[in-house]
Amino acid sequence: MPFQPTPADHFSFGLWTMSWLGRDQFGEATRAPLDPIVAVEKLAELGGWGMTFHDDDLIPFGSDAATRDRIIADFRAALDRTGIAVPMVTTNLFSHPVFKDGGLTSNDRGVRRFALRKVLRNVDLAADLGAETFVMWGGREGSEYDGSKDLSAVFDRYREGIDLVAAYIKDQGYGLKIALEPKPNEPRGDILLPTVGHALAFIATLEHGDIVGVNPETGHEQMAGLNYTHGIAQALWAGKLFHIDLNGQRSIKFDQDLVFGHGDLLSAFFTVDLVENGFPGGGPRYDGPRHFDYKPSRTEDYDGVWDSVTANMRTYLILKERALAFRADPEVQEALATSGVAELARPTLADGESTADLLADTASFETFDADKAGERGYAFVRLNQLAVEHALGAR
Ligand code: ASC
Ligand code: MN
Ligand code: MN
Ligand code: MN
Repeated sequence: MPFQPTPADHFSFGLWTMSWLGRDQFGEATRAPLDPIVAVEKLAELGGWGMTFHDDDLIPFGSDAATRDRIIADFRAALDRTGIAVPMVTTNLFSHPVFKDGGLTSNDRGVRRFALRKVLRNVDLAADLGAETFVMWGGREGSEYDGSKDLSAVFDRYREGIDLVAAYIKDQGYGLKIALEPKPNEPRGDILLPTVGHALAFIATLEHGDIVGVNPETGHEQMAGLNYTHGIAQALWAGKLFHIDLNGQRSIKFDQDLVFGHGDLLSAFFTVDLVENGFPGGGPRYDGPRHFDYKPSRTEDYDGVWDSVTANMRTYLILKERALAFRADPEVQEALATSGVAELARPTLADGESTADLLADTASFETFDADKAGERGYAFVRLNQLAVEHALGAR
């Protein structure tokens, strides 16, 4: 069957995605709990490669040490049996009431110390399971009321926390990297580090920022009205795209966590194009997991849950085929040339040319015909129509 996912595709899923019971702000759960072992087995059967999890998805909050050890042993046995990898682990610092004002940035110092201990314990587990990435989504790090936070100290504490975790990873000799996940709001009214750009600026202030990057989620950027493909492109360009959370979102509203491609389909096409084909002129490539962080809609029973797991992977594979065809089409290559896309890779100054040389170059200003240059048609619409036709399978 075409578009059949295999482990070679490196598709990973959060345990919390397929295990989401459909409980929301207005309604009770619509599905019965899912055994994590069954989730691992089912993912393997469907052609998945990796399972990621928050500590509490696997080990209920407050479990005693013996229970925790037994759950981890059973989970590890299922991984060995199925060949499913654990490429990423993350910590839940948002569900328990203790975190209602945040974990690393709670006003309560005792809560901050507890949050750090919970993270460090989970870093040990992540390393033990062979994960490469440690995601930190600060969903509760934020506020509803601006007067409730010292908005300078809050960044000091956030930096202190992330630097402490990064230093611990280095001290222990773990091969882990941290990926911060931005989100503009929900569950807090306003979340700190709301976008990829905010996170990159914050990382630049860290002492151990060399092992800290970002994990952008499609819908989170789109909730802020931003362009996801641009967001991951800038992170990639900065050497900071450590992980991605793919899903779907239909415009600026609550976090929908739809199946990848079930939101803005053309944006999903260009996301896959960037991940699979790289930048047109070369440059850094993303070679990490193709990770899905979505929620099966609460209208679905378990048949619908498994259909939705498959839907993410199939949509990705279809868009991958379409993106490869787009780049290989001679008509597209001609259209790219007409639009001057490759021209942008050429430095604006010549090799060795100084600012003084530029100032002395009358052709660049004094005799430059701005009106004529302003008449140039870039033919971007024709180029985009070719993308649309490839995405729709019409070419
Ligand atoms: C994460 C992550 C999110 C949230 C959310 C929890 O770790 O990447 O987007 O937690 O999925 O429901
Ligand atoms: Mn989301
Ligand atoms: Mn996410
Ligand atoms: Mn999410």
